[in-house]
Amino acid sequence: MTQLRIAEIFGPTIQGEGALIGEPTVFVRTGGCDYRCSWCDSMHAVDPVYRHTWAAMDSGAVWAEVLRLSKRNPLTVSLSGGNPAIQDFTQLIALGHAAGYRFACETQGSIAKPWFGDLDTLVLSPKPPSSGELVDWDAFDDCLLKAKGACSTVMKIVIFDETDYAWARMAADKYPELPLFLQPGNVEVDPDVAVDPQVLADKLLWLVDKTMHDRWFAPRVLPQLHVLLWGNKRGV
Ligand code: MET
Repeated sequence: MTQLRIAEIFGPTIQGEGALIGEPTVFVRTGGCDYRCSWCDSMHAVDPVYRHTWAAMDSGAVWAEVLRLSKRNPLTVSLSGGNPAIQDFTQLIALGHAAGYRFACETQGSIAKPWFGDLDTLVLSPKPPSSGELVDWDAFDDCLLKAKGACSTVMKIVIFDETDYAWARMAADKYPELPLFLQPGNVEVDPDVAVDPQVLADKLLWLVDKTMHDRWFAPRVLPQLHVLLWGNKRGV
């Protein structure tokens, strides 16, 4: 069985953002990432400093944990990270599909994998300038190619400032065929610091106002529902 490096498996909870917002979901969060986004909210799954907290599990063990958490009631499994595209989820997806589970994957689009085509939903989330990362659009295109025809692919962009917003418009122009989801970035990522709902609302209002002012009607503009409900608490 394929070995996977797992930072955490938790749920069921609801997906808090993007195309599947509100969807009952078990999260499988992998350890390791090729990016170092300045505002990353999941450094415990990114920075090798936390490597000792990551578990080596084979696909069967991950599947057993998903079954346990969901009490064998099929739902959506979200493969997140870290960058889950570093690893091989072919077996886990096959095990889950055979039992009626659905699979989504959240990735920045920097690494393309053949198993993208086995997913039900691929969420490609290219990172805007505020992240400090530079998008490799050839790799991104390769991700689209791998997913083509099989699963539904959407694009999700986190926006922190005016520069990110302008960048998102450019990315949207580049991929007009991809359903687009925008969300304001969350600057407070410390799990011990309470989030202020008014701050979240103000950020969302800013983004709604901008898109409406520009008559930019292609994207859906969404909050991070999980941040509203639970702040930056882990495992929810
Ligand atoms: N790296 C993935 C993405 O960019 C998973 C979430 S980011 C912590 O979508």
